[in-house]
Amino acid sequence: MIIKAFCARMDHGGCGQLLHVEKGKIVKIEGDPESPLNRGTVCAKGIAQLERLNHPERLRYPLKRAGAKGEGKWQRISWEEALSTIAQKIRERVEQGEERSIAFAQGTPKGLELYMMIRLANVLKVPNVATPGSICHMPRETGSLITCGFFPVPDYDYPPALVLVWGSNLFQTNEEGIIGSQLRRALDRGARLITIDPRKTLLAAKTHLWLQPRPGTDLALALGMLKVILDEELHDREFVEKWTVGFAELREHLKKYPLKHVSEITWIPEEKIAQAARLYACTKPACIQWGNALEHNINSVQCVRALMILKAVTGNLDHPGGNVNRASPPLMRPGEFVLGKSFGDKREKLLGPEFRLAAQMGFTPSQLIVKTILSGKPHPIQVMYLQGGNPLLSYANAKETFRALQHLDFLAVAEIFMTPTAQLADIVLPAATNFEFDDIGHYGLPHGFTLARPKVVDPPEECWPDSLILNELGKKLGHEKSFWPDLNACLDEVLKPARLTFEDFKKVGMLKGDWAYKSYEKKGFQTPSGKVEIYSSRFKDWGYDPLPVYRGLPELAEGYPELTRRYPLILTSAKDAHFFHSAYRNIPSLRKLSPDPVVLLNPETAEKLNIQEGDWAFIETPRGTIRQKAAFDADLHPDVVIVAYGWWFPERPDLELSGWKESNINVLTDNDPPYEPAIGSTNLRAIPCRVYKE
Ligand SMILES: Nc1nc2c(c(=O)[nH]1)N[C@H]1C(S)=C(S)[C@@H](COP(=O)(O)OP(=O)(O)OC[C@H]3O[C@@H](n4cnc5c(=O)[nH]c(N)nc54)[C@H](O)[C@@H]3O)O[C@H]1N2
Ligand SMILES: Nc1nc2c(c(=O)[nH]1)N[C@H]1C(S)=C(S)[C@@H](COP(=O)(O)OP(=O)(O)OC[C@H]3O[C@@H](n4cnc5c(=O)[nH]c(N)nc54)[C@H](O)[C@@H]3O)O[C@H]1N2
Ligand code: SF4
Ligand SMILES: [Mo]
Repeated sequence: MIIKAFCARMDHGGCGQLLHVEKGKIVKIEGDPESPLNRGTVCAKGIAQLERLNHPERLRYPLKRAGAKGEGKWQRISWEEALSTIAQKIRERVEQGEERSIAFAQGTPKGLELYMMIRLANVLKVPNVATPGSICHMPRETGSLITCGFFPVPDYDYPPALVLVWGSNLFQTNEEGIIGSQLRRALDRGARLITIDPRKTLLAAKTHLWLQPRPGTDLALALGMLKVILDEELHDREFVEKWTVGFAELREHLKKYPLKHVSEITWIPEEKIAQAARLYACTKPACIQWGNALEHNINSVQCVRALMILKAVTGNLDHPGGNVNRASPPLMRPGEFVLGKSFGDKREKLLGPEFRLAAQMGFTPSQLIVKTILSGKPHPIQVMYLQGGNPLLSYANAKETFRALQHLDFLAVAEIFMTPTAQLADIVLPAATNFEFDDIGHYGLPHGFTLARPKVVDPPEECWPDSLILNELGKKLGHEKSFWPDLNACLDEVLKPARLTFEDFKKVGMLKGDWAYKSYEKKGFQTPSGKVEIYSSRFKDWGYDPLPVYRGLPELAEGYPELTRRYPLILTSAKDAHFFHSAYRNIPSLRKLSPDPVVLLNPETAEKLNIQEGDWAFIETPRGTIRQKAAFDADLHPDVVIVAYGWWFPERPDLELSGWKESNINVLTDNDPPYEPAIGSTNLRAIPCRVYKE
């Protein structure tokens, strides 16, 4: 039997797949040629879902800690005992009016479960929901909403005549809702390509113009490009006059960014900046594919705003082949799903209410949770429920995160494998994963479509979907009215506005919104002025810079000369093509493709350091030291190193928490202020370091 479904939880998913099912087991996975995103392609991770499903190390039963924290001694318990224990820990706090001493946390969102978690938090009046939002996707979403009222998506199908790929490695990572093969098709149809990346990625190697910035300086580069476009009058006059506010202020503001200065900051020759600006402004239509790299520093939101302004002034916003507004399908709105109204005074209870964009999206920057657990200020946090995340590997400043998790009175973790973080838990819950339960994919993402992710096989032994765990926990805590008899009743309710049940949706597979170009012509832009806000009136009111101002990275500020003497190289990173963050190092076919954590160095730099290719090297920052294996990349700037991200060693139970700090890049990163002021991003890239032979 062949069943159509969608890949998920290997990246943000979306590729249509054909699952060959025999005797209740999936035996083969292929790309689905009829699926609009991938049209038949499938990557190694997509196929490796089979190994994930049947992995011998899958967690299969609820476990209770039987030794000291992290000692690795567990006792199997029933679901009833697990849920009652967690409910009891939560209930104790809620009954004493100490809801703020509870935190929910989730790693990167995977399906409906994040919304279920926020719903449970809201009905319990728990304000703390930690997510990676402030460094993943939310700067792009909220920065766009503030500027033009929607999240612009590259329109690869039109197709564009030029694609500007900025801090994105789309061929290997696939954006949330966009697949590398969509870009590949646009390139095959003749689109020109500019890439902006310190690394010569697979894309940069195909490119017409590759800009190699000093890591972390993208906002300065964007302002430099805007200056060229305005100075040379390459902008779309009609659109600017009719549909933007703040153009004159922008022109004045850009006087602070002469090209010579921008070139010094970014290390990119003036001529190349001008060339990129001209090529982008004069090739019509053009779209920008922006990536996560832009969100990993303290300029994140303003950098996004600068790129929004580039799209708008060149007349590419919501125009065919540019970056367009993709209306969502008619499902229950996420704000409604999470029962936001049941917790009206949430904002007053939040940690860091000054991060208004995070507050609006209902999440707390994760470093604030870590610091509050440790300091007990402004209130204690003692109980945490975590699902689908591995903070010891993914949060900035891993050692502080470790201390915080150790410090909790109670930690419950829902996982599919025994990660370093799960090893610190008091209770571990075995989660089901993709193909093992009915789910709605890409729910809440502003890409204009939603995917049915049907259950195809039974989960092993006692694994439960995350949403079901939360649903049952909600009922146990006395909120029966806010939860469902079973998960399908929930899915049916979400789908009700589309007049479908999940059974119907399964047959359709994908739901699209009502996509149309230039919708602003009918109803204006959804901003206070009804126009694209180059000058943001909201930011002005909230006390943020109304025009994007480039701020030197923390390392460039006080004490910089001393720091660079000790740490002369600049570290940045990229996701591994074969893993999802810290996950799946235990999947043999993927581990074969990326066997070791690899630090990339320019060969000249390596020679000076007496490091040969294949040597193990230490990488050190003021925060700590890790080891990775050296490989050479002659295209890399001699002062830049690319450090692998997400590494621990599931095969090494002899190391503390399976080697959480041996090669973990976040031992090197920092979570102290300054943060991005509107959403709280920390600086994960552009960090001074030194490298030496082991
Ligand atoms: N230095 C540095 N730090 C970073 C980044 C970086 O580039 N550099 N990237 C950041 C970004 S963009 C993000 S999004 C975050 C990601 O941060 P996390 O989401 O914390 O990272 P993952 O390693 O993906 O952890 C997810 C965990 O969920 C488990 N899992 C998989 N499927 C399921 C499931 O269905 N249910 C449950 N319960 N568990 C499941 C996996 O086994 C894995 O251990 O990290 C951020 N941290
Ligand atoms: N294989 C795989 N796919 C994934 C993930 C994964 O872990 N593995 N994670 C998923 C998630 S949650 C996310 S957020 C996305 C992220 O996917 P992407 O948006 O592609 O992000 P990254 O891979 O973190 O970085 C993209 C590129 O930025 C470059 N870069 C590094 N520093 C800088 C800089 O300062 N400026 C510029 N311009 N470029 C820089 C890197 O060399 C890299 O090529 O991927 C998703 N897909
Ligand atoms: S690109 Fe992503 S969604 Fe597509 S098969 Fe690979 S892992 Fe799955
Ligand atoms: Mo992410």
